[in-house]
Amino acid sequence: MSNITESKEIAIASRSFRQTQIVPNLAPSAKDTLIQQYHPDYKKEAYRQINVGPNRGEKTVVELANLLEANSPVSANTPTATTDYAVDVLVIGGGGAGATAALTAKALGANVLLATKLRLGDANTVMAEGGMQVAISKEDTPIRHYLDTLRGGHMENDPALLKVLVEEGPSATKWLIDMGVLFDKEEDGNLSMRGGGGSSKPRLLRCKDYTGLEMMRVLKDEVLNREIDLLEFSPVVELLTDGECCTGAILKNLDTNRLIVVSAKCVILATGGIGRLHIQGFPTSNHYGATADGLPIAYRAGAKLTLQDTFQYHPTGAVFPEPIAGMLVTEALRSVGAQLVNAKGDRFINEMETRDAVASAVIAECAQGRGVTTPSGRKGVWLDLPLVDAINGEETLKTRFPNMVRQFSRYQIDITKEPVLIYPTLHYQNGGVKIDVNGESTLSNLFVAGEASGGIHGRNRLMGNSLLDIIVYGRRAGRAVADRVSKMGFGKMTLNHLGHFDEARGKAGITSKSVSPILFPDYVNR
Ligand code: MEZ
Repeated sequence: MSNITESKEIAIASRSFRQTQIVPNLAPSAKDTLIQQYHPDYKKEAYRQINVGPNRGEKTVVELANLLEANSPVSANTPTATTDYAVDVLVIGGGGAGATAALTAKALGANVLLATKLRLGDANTVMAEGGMQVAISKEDTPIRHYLDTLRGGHMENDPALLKVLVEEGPSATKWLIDMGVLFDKEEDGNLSMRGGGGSSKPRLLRCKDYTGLEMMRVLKDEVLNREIDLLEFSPVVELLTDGECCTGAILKNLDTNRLIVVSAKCVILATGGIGRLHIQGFPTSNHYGATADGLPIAYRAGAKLTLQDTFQYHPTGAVFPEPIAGMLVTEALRSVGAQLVNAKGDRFINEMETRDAVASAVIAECAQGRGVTTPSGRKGVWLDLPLVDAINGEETLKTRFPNMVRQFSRYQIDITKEPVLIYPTLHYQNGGVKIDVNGESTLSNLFVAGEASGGIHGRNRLMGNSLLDIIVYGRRAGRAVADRVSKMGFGKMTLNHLGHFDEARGKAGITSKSVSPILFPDYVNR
């Protein structure tokens, strides 16, 4: 391993040669071999069998298996007869998927309560930088989008879910634009598009390099303007069922620790991702609340998970300086020419391969001694950012990537002049709660939207497809529940499923005293 200053000079010195160098795409078999050797999803010792519940006998990472098998924070005898709220629809989660679902259900006449662990908008949506994929350019089609995504997901995407995603992308985009989302435009007024890894056409709409933040700005305003009832700092801790259907949820007021009982005809879980579990010790690009809260509660209530064994490690997380380790360095930079360079000054992968391949290649370089070591012992390779201006013209970084310029400038790193060190960061949960095309889980009246759901992206999500998924499936779930609640009454609210789950745990010999959801990352005992 080389030290930072020395190898940075080597990387800069190789720039003019690299600028015109073409690194071919990997042959399919070479790509598979690379992924199987180096991708964290293939690290057998990081996985174990799940011993109880709907996915019993299947595998996932130890961190998630522990959550799924853990105890509920509430006892099966907790009184549920007195409700604090009775609503048509309870939406749990204040990110893009939750806000979209709440807005849609409310617009169709449902009485909606939106509850969230932190504040409205504190979610992975606002961390999304590079863009939202949608097939709307003249030379593109939803079919192309479908095929690219299927290939990226290793053909394990649920075909019906994926079809809906790509077909409803254009109308979902119009909905966002009509509400006021300011996607970047070309000088002629047309929407500006850029490419992403694994995509055969430029299909990313963007708002500079803070696309998710801009989308959430508008969604959040809209939730407030439509006066949707909102409970902040009130995470979900358990679901309620009548034995067959979901009938509500128990929330916890973080100020008072008091439990809040909500009776709801339908519940939409939009609790987001898992990054703050720091699977396999990886840093994360996720927001502070991303502790996979929806998965164990849906699981205990009987909802099946799918693809729970696959995670996305975004190839370019910051490594140095230490305070921003794990921070997303957007893939969009690679789509406009930023190159990955090892300690010897060499490129080692086509930067626009799918994320699982690029992440594996970075891990391989470091494992094979061609990485750079930081003063605190982290490893990484260079992302040559000044090339972006060299290729696209001066000021490209400043005008199109202001967020990246600012984040690094806080540590006196000028990305217009020097490369930055990167290593894969835990970015996304590819799987989650299994849903149908309306977002309904295998537990009736429990819907799931956004990152907590699984199946759309197969084993590897393409860049920008999650910002699309939260809107398309947030809207689908919102529409489906609005229709459903107009024809039904409230169900009986019980915690009987906890008794059954405990019994099954006992039979499986599970004695763990852990509790889930954990709600916040445990940084004290790490
Ligand atoms: O979809 C994403 O994960 C995304 C757009 C990330 C990025 O690199 O900017």
